[in-house]
Amino acid sequence: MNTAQSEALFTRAKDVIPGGVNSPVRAFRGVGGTPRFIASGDGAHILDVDGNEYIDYVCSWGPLILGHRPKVVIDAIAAVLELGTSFGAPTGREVELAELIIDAVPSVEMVRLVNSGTEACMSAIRLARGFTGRELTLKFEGCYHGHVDSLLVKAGSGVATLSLPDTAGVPCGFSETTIALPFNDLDAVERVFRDQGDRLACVIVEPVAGNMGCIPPEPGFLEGLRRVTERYGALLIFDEVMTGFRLSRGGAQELFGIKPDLTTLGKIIGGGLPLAAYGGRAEIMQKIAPAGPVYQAGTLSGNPVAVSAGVAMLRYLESHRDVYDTLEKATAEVTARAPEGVRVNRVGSMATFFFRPGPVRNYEEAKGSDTAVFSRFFHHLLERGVYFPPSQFEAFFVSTAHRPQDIAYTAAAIQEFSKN
Ligand code: HOZ
Repeated sequence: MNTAQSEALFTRAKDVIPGGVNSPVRAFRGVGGTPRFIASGDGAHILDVDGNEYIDYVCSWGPLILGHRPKVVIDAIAAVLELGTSFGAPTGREVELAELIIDAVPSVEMVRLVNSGTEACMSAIRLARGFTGRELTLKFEGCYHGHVDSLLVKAGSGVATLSLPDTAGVPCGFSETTIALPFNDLDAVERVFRDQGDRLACVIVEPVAGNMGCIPPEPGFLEGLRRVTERYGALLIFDEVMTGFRLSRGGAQELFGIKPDLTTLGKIIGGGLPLAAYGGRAEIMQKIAPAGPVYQAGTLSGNPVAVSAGVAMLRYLESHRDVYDTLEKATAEVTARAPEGVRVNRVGSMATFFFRPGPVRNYEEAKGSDTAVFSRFFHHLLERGVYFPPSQFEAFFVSTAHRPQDIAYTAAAIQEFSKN
């Protein structure tokens, strides 16, 4: 495979952009080799600058549930460009997007739009502290809630990919406000609440973890978090940046039937443009400025271009309720021929192949995966034109644009790896 143009761009990039990329996982450090510089995308396919074509299972890390450049979204963006790109003043579309989110996500009664999942999670925990008058946050090892100072403690995603124990630049005072426990360990959560329940403002969790690879909640785990937070007056925050509108229209909370107090959203709700949100019970959301005393703001928040893309995407999902069944079947086919000794974790259209036997229920078990074999698997697929996330500690995604022939080709390429 000729990758000369990607290599040349990467060399240039490293002189002007730290590590050559604008988000660490993209640098291929977890798998080795040269990151592909992408020229274009169409449906389920991407083309790199050397003209190599791939079936894309990164899907921009989740947002592209309809694939690249879906007509409904592109038309909406084209239409709004005739009107303006940013006003710094409210528009009717923001109200429409808020109504669509509230209609779909069971626990959300009010919502505030921001620009990224990081902003959404940072704002949600600030709100939880403001609402409860408490300071501590409980999170789970290997979960990633954006690069919020206090949430980078034992974080997943790029932090896990680069095996960074901690992040430089975070004052102790910030990380000390966070307690990190193993995912799926309800006993540990109960112990911490027994000791410090009156100091805990919130528990933040990816209801299906996606940033240490895909790890589903064990039966009873989310229910237990709901119970214990209610008992001690702490807020339960579901980080549904990845799972929102992905696992079902109402996200993981609809799938598992649990109502958190606050929810963070991103990725799909922006239709492939930078947009995120946090929302929840009205009583809590009314504490945000200017309605209440918890400050949060943003010049480009609710900008018309991203909001129009988001509205088009959510309207499409509202009127095509069969999307989730289609994705379930397609993703099950991709994972059906996993190599021997490989553990597949999958919920709906997000999944991960872990190169180890036995269950993967938390970050420790995820770290037990043979990342050298994962790297070989990744490059085996890449060489055959299948683009998976370049990290063991990320989920892959399927879109409605993946056609039966894409899925069949991918499943065969995976099976071929097993034979090598
Ligand atoms: N942390 C995100 C994936 N879980 C974003 C990765 C990227 O855009 O490079």
